[in-house]
Amino acid sequence: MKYLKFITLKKVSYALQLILFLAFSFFSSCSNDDSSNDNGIAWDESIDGELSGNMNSPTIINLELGNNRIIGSSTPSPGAQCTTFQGGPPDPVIPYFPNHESYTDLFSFTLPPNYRISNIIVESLEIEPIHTFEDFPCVGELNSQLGAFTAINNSNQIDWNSDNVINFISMPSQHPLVGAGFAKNVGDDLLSKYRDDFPLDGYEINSADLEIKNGTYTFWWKEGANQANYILNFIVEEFSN
Ligand SMILES: [Ca+2]
Ligand SMILES: [Ca+2]
Repeated sequence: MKYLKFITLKKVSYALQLILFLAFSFFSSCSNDDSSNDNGIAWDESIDGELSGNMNSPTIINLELGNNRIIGSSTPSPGAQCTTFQGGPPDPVIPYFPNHESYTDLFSFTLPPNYRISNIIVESLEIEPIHTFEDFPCVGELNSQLGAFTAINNSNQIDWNSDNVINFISMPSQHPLVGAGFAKNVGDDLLSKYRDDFPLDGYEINSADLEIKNGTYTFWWKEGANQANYILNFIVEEFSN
């Protein structure tokens, strides 16, 4: 009897192992056929590499229906200045961050005619001051800063550079921006900011009827003063015309 029980237990144990094995194989095959972002992550810099800091040559990213999280970070470069230019403000009140290659992240994506971005959600944002108010009064105290500059255009590149202060404060002209806004808080929707007024005077970029659909776009992250770790979710939905 004892022997019989042992056999039965052993059989049960084999059966359990078989079930577990089959279940595991099933789930493995589900996750293994993922070609890019079944887990909702379109780009993770710690795995996929640093996003381009070259304005002429953004990283190309494939966005899919649903969640497309971009997990990245940016690091300020040395050489920050509070400055001005000939004909500019009399006092050095302009924050100028050269060497943008280190603190910008650029990527391009292409949407088919029936896909559009519904939201661009700031899901995570960690900021650590590097070029601080104490050293560079023109950047302002962290709490009073507008946040990380972000923008988008309807092209595969953005004409801008940080070679001198004039270029730094100039907006792209050959490949103009269609939306710009600051990432400040978790939960911000950047697309909705791109449809609101831009918070600084003198920039005619945003429009309430902006649609990001049907074409190639470049997204631009620029945070020159602070170390930033971010997760942005570019949510893609299908629509019918
Ligand atoms: Ca980066
Ligand atoms: Ca970069």
